[in-house]
Amino acid sequence: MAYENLINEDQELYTLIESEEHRQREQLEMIPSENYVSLAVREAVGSPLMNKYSEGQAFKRYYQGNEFIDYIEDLTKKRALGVFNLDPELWGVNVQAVTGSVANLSVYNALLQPGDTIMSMFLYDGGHLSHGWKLPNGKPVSMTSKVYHPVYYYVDPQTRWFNYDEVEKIALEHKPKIIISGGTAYPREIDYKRMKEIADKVGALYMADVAHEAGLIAGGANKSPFPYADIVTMTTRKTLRGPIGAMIFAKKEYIEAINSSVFPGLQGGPMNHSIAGIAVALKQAAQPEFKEYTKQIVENAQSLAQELVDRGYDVCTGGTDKHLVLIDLRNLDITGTDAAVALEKANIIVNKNTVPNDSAKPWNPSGIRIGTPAITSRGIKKDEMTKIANWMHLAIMNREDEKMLEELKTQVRDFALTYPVPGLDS
Ligand code: DSN
Repeated sequence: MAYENLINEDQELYTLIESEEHRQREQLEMIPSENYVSLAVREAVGSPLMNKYSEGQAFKRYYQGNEFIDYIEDLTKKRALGVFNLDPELWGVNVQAVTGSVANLSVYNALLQPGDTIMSMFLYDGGHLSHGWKLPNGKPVSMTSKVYHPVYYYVDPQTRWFNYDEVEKIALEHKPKIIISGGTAYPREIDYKRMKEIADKVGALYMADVAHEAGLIAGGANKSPFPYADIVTMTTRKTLRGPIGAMIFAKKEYIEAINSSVFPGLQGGPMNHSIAGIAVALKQAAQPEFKEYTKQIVENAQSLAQELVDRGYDVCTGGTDKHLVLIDLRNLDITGTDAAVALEKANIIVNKNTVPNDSAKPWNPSGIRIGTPAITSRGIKKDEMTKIANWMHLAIMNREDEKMLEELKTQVRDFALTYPVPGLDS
């Protein structure tokens, strides 16, 4: 993408963007929630669609001049239902929520009353702020926990896998109005059928937040929650490889309330340019190559997990079914921050993360979270995981040796530069 106009009008900003482009090329981006959009997605997102206000729903707007925007939003919704094989008689979708957190809040705002109990995965075990999070002293951290009453389920402290009998016990005890599955750091597939059975047993709605897995589900590498869930929310920028945005799928009886909750409940005019970018990403996700891509993401993550196990790392649950690997560093007496900072110095980007039973705080937690969606988009395959695991191990073990980190940085950069970055180089 050329920047001729930006270079002329705002050299300062252009220079910063150019530096970020170099960073994206030279580093291995291994945060599981990140990815690279294609040039086609970037073109749609940079289009003049951003000039238009279009409050309302497609073909039912408050402003005139939406004749093409209507078709764009409608096309996006049709593609969304198509990618997940949903019957439009049974399911509706909203594509206007700007982020996953707003999408989730829109669902609660539509279907719950303030003070209602919501049940979700404990944050430290891999849940999400937008599923309701209160500090141990009871202080609400997100809007969800300010307005609603969150209760949590935990992973099994020994295996770190879900214990569905425990989930059921907690549901029976608290009788939540909604049960939420999904989050940010649980490396295993969730038994959506069992979650729905638990929800039915206590008369709760069941919402699957598949922000992380959306692309894996679309591409068939992970199971789908749609046969069971009442509502499915997702962001579009992670494994789905679209721009920043979100989608809310709901059974037909809930979708109107959800639409009104997004607008006028929580948002004004939708980001039409972003919705168009989502449409492009959905078209790409329907292609056979995307299936291969998602299979490769999982193969890469599984291979990386094994390589790290072999080097003495405590990989939570012993491996992964998905795109992410969660490492508990307590056996090595290293903090998540120290490991993530050392890896960054070696041009490998991961994020520090809490782990199950973590006694440390999220700002300096006991683990790191590693993901393969972005490196897989660059065409990096399973065979390279040995090399990457080796670099990670060397960086973590030599985290105080600046000379060694500098050498690793060069090696990683030289390797990274042999793989094009989609949207920048291809
Ligand atoms: N920030 C996202 C993640 O990294 O998982 C969740 O919102």
